[in-house]
Amino acid sequence: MALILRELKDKTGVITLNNPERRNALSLELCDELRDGLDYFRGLKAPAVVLRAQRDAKVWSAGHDIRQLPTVSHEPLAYDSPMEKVLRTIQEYPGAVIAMIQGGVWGGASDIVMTCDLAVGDETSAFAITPVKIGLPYNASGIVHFINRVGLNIAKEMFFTAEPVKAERAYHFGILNHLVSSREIEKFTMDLAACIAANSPLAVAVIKEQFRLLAEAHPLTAEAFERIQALRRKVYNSHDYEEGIKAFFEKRKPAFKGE
Ligand code: YXS
Repeated sequence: MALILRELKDKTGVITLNNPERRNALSLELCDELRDGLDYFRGLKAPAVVLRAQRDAKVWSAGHDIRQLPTVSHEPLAYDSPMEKVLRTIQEYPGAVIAMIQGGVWGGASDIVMTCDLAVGDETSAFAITPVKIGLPYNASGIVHFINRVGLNIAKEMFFTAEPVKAERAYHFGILNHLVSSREIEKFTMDLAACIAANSPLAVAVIKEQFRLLAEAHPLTAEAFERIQALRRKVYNSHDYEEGIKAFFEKRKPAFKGE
């Protein structure tokens, strides 16, 4: 069964996450199909792509497939891991990638939404980033995505609490560009995509790339880079990371020790 459905509607590409049994968890396989979908629409020169789950989904995506997270002592979000490649493919897509959100968005899936150019949600949408629930250090590029979208204090609250930010607050903090009812979200999002598609695709693509280069421009000394790597290694080498994953599968609360 295809983990991703794709359809060209007028000039807009529509990519649908299609693994509800696994709550659209971002498995390595689903991420690869998602990137293929974006590359397919890039080949068709679609000026806009809508990224969605099945209609009225209770869970848009449960985030990284925890079963496939690397074991302790291995980099959990490596630069060339499928989820990280999806994030960069969205950023490099030469057109608007619009997330259409119904249901809960968890972990790395929230990073995908923060990386999309625009996000439209309905009243059931909610967003959580959850590395602290499993003792995972996240990564610098992902943290920058959140800072750029919601600002430092809201990003810290999201990362430290791992609690979902519900639709109204998500709209208030700018995670969502638009909050519309579940009845109108499909038409609203497609109309938004059509509005962008009617403009100069070259100008949109070049302005999008300027946004990326400017928004990602965070000067970092070599020493700061090495400190980040050392700090992250401490976490993903830790008992807590191992315990966090184990607890998820044993469906129990983790017993973190801070080491
Ligand atoms: O028990 P079975 O075999 O039926 O499988 C269950 C869940 O184990 C499975 N599933 C997942 N499998 C792998 N990775 C996941 N992220 C994941 N989430 C769920 O799907 C089957 C149905 O799940 P169930 O019964 O819990 O469904 P539900 O409708 O009651 O609850 C839906 C959720 C999403 C609220 C619940 O499944 C949940 O809390 N999932 C974990 C959400 C989460 O913490 N995601 C973060 C993943 S780690 C990540 O994205 C980053 C690396 S980070 O940690 O840095 O944010």
